[in-house]
Amino acid sequence: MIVAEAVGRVLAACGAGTAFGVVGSGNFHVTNALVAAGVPFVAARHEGGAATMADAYARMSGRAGIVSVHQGPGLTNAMTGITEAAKSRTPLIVLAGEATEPQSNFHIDQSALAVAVGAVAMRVTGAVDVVEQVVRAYQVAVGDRRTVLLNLPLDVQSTPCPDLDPTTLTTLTTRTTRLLTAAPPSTAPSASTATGSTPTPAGRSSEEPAGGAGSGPEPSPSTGVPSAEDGLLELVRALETARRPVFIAGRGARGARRELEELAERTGALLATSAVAKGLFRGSPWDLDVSGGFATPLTAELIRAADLVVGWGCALNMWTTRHGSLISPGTRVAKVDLDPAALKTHVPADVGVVGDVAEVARSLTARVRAGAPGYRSPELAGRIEAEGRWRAVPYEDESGGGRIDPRTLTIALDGLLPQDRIVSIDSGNFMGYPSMFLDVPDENGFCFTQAFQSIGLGLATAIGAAVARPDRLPVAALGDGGALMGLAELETVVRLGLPMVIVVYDDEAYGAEVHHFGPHGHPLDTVRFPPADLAAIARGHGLAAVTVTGPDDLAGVAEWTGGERDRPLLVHAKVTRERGSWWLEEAFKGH
Ligand SMILES: Cc1ncc(C[n+]2csc(CCOP(=O)(O)OP(=O)(O)O)c2C)c(N)n1
Ligand SMILES: [Mg+2]
Repeated sequence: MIVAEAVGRVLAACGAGTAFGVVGSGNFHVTNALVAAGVPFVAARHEGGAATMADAYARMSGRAGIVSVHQGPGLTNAMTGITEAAKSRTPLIVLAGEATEPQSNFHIDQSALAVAVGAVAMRVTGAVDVVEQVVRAYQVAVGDRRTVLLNLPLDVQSTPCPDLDPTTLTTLTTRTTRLLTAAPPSTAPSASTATGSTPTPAGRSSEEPAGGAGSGPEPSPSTGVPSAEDGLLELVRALETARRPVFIAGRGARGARRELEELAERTGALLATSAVAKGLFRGSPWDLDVSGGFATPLTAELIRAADLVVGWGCALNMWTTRHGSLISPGTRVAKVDLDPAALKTHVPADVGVVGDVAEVARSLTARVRAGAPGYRSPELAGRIEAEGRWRAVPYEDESGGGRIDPRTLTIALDGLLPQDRIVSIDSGNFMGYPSMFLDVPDENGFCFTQAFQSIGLGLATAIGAAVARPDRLPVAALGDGGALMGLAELETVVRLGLPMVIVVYDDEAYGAEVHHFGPHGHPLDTVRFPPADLAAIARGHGLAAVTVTGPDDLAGVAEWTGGERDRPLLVHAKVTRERGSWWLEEAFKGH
């Protein structure tokens, strides 16, 4: 056995789920070792796609994501996806070959690259330490919820290594499977605070992640954050005295639905989420859906009228609060988060508790006096039922002239596509339509890789989500710009036999830029394009395709959903483009 094979074996024993990558000479042996040890491998067509697939897979499966790339360009190609994962605190391990000779064409400072985007850089240094080093990388990724680059220097990879003792591997499995339990903190570390360590030259000792970020729930005495107990008591009082409490659950609350609903029941709170946690309270009569730019008028009204807003694993950032405007001046703000820093960022908390969302909610339910009606009343339940979803909000259909209104398109798709779905969204002007008008069954039905706000990640996100949840219909919602940027993975969708529906909102432009700069009279030639026949491109790859220029064309989608669904479907929707979307105006304020 060589070290590269040992890396694959150990990672498999740690509990790796599925691996994603593009194989070159520098990651050939490690990838094959993963496969030999029973880890399924998905060959992507671009490393950027592989990293994003692994990120989405990790988010939707609750397991660590594994990416395997060639040294140098394999890693640089993957960097946008790695950055998104690092910013989102996705537990991800990137296995990358590493050129040891500075003269090599493939040589770059890979550790510096990782650290610059907020990932942790580590390295395997030899046969003696390989087991510990791989386990450590896994623990940092899963235990601290970090994105880890595990450099595999080429000369180290080929070093002979004694066969691994089966009992060691079994022990590893039990040591590491318990790790992926804690919810992530809501905040992503910035590149400067998230640095794993100072990079060291190849071949030297393995780097260690800096302590602090993502570590345990107890605040250090120097942070100035009140103790968990002080915060809890204050939050008990705040909840008992609130007349109109609203809970906003973020990434750190995914998985804590039951605990939050119990507390909300006891305190009469209404329930909302940030975009990444969309679907968490689906089915509750008190569910306000997403807070922020995607909020319905009713949701915005009710959050503005709250006297207490509690952010649960939710930083209450500019997106979730419409630049703070959803939090009225007299509203008290509380936050519960694993990360003490999150209590002070964005909308700062008047009351803060550092801790795991589910645990804190359970403890509050046990302490808070029951019986307050809070915000809940039969009249409000009726309003939420009647007005609480975007599809119930009246609008004037602007379809015409060979183009469909994106609202009409999305509402129709919501009715046509099976409910048991997993929706992934790319970035752009269009992105609110699927986020607002497509219903999802729960928080595992929505995959939102938007921490880096990159376009072009949507299709790969949908692939990773589909691999994680083969029981659901994968839906990818893309703009024409993002679709063409991520097109390399269309072949992957077909090859994997995914029953995916890809919806392209085609305005023949980088619409976000058109609507940003157009009103100021700037020339727009650099952001507009001639028509591209995306349906023909899809058919060329073996997908079924429907071009939608008006509501009648949706019959083609109905035909696909009612048929065998033996091929993925691309819905090429020519959408109206006269005006920018209403949430985009909010977004521009953040530039
Ligand atoms: C990788 C990357 N490049 C550029 C941008 C800037 N950008 C943001 S939205 C956008 C346009 C996206 O166009 P499209 O996918 O067609 O969606 P639309 O805005 O037209 O709805 C661009 C270029 C970005 N966010 N990410
Ligand atoms: Mg566009």
